[in-house]
Amino acid sequence: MNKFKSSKISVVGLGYIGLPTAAMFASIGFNVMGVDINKKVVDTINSGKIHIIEPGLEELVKSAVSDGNLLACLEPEVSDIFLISVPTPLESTYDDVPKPDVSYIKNAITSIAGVLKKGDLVILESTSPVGTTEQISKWMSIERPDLTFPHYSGESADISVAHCPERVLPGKVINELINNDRIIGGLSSRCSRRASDLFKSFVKGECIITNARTAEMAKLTENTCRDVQIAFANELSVICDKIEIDVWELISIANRHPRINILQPGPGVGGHCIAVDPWFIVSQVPNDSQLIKTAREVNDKKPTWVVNKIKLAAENYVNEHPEKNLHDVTIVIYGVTFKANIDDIRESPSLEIAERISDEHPGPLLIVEPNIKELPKNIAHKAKLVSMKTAEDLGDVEVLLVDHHEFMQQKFTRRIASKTFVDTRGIVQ
Ligand code: SAJ
Repeated sequence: MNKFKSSKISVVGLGYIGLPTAAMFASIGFNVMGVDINKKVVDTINSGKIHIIEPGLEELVKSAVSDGNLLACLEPEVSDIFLISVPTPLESTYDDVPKPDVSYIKNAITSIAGVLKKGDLVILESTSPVGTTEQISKWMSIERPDLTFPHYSGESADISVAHCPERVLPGKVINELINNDRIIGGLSSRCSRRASDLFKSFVKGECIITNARTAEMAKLTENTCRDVQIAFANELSVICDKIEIDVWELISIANRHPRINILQPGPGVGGHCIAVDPWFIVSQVPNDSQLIKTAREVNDKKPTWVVNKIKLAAENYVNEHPEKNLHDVTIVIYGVTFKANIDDIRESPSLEIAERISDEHPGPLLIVEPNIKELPKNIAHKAKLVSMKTAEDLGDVEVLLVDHHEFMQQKFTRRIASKTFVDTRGIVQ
């Protein structure tokens, strides 16, 4: 029996990471309190349901709630372990380099500080700029001068603090929570040991111990590495388009080299991690992060390139049908989520492209998106969500933005060879 099992865990922030983590600990017998400032989220979870889509999560939450091991509430209560899993978005700023907004972390820390007691373990899970774990220890010490903290008391501190970033892939969260290796970065060896013992209760991967700063940087490095690699693929796709080479054939040939593994080009990089985290590094060390910054810019510019391709395809259609003008051209967009086979449209480059086409194209816009039931408000009055069949019947220009499995099975034969089909994912051969 894990020595922590009698402990009470509070998970602050019940989003895409906090909720699966809370449900996982509850499912193996911990007494878990899920804390969220959103009453609707709290009520939904307490009724055994979930507010996000993630395979396997609803069943896990339902049984944890009905077993009495998971309860959601609005304010933290006295616990033994606190897991902070709140968002770290970018600040809305007009600067050329966006900066991380750690105010949700600060608020979460302020909310738990009042209920902390000697012996508690505080774990920061949120992706954070380097130095944040030490910063939360400092914030807590200001709120609670009666307790000692590891940033100045080291091994003997009353409170243990560690950073244990998540690395799970949306759509495979439950599996990856259990099977991925977990980074454990304590502010002291004791902090790391305690956090590692906790995660070993359900993690089958290795718990890799390091210091807090390295753990913070490791998480940022992983997502930045992927962003830079995708930027290379996106840049190649633009170059190949100019010199009339099929970039997907090119990549598949180059990848036959034993040491080459080029990623896939797309309409841009979306989601709330890969398109965000590299800025945490760039904003902290701007003069030495040239490659990372340029990669971000390459990926951010790709939607504009796609918009221009779609406009060109619409003009091609008019050239092929001289009796028509742009007002008569129906554009169909296949997919608006940020990647394949999920329902998440946050930070989606495909949605950005759809929005821009809905603003800039004078004719009808149809959208096929099997994973959502209605279009977001800002586009709903300018575009129509339709079935695959309607799109095929009515579309003059077709634009493939997301490689959902429904689209992979589609033949798209009608306009395939014409100049009115824009395939950003290379699925149409
Ligand atoms: N994309 C491409 N080409 C590719 C791969 C991805 O254009 O070859 C695009 C996708 O379409 C999408 C974006 O990149 O728009 C990001 O998708 P993703 O599948 O690469 O990653 P995420 O954002 O779903 O999850 C990432 C993962 N990080 C890494 O793979 C290094 C995940 O493990 C992290 O836990 C997650 O970020 C996070 O929460 O930080």
